[in-house]
Amino acid sequence: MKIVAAEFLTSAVNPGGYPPGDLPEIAFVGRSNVGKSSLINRLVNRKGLARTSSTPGRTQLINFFKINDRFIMVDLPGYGYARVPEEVKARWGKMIEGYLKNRENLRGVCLLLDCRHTPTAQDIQMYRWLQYYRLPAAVVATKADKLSNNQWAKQQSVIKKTLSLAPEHSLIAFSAETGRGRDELLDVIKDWLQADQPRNTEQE
Ligand SMILES: Nc1nc2c(ncn2[C@@H]2O[C@H](COP(=O)(O)OP(=O)(O)O)[C@@H](O)[C@H]2O)c(=O)[nH]1
Ligand SMILES: [Mg+2]
Repeated sequence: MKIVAAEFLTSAVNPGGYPPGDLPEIAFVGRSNVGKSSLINRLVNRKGLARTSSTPGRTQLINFFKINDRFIMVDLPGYGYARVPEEVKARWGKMIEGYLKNRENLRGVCLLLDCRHTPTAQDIQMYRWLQYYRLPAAVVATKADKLSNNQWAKQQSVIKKTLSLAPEHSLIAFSAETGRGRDELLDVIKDWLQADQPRNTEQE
């Protein structure tokens, strides 16, 4: 898939602020500072589209970016940042869950993990949650430029084991620095968009 146009659409804290219309959406979720904004910038090859920060916990909004006038990339607020009050954490959790659970035009979710770390309890919980709601998903291991091939081979099995990764979910090594994994991830996203399966958001 070739990305020829990318523009910031809007930021939202609740469903009232989500962009109207029914373009399919692809969401990116993960711990604060895992590299979500950098990944989006690399996918569209535009450094300043999504704001990146070396200070974790900055993005407290859901950011929507329109791609090729065809679909929307959604940068969800990062979870797991320790230095915020419980009340704020609860609000973030609700924001993320509310979006993932109810957004009808959601077509796929990328769960981002730092390739160097063992997935945290929250990462595991998020992964289970995506499975529970049967959302098409992929696991993306970010900052892959920080590991040698050997180290990555080892980390790959740690991540697979810790998550009990299902065979239908790809694990993609990604680097916003080098562009590693970009084509592979864009292929996965293209498949989700082509499948265009309407979601059943009704509770069982
Ligand atoms: N070496 C390296 N650093 C990265 C990569 N992706 C992100 N970072 C750094 O990690 C920090 C957090 O990135 P950001 O995209 O803002 O994370 P977010 O909070 O998940 O949106 C920044 O200092 C980035 O420069 C990567 O692929 N390689
Ligand atoms: Mg960010």
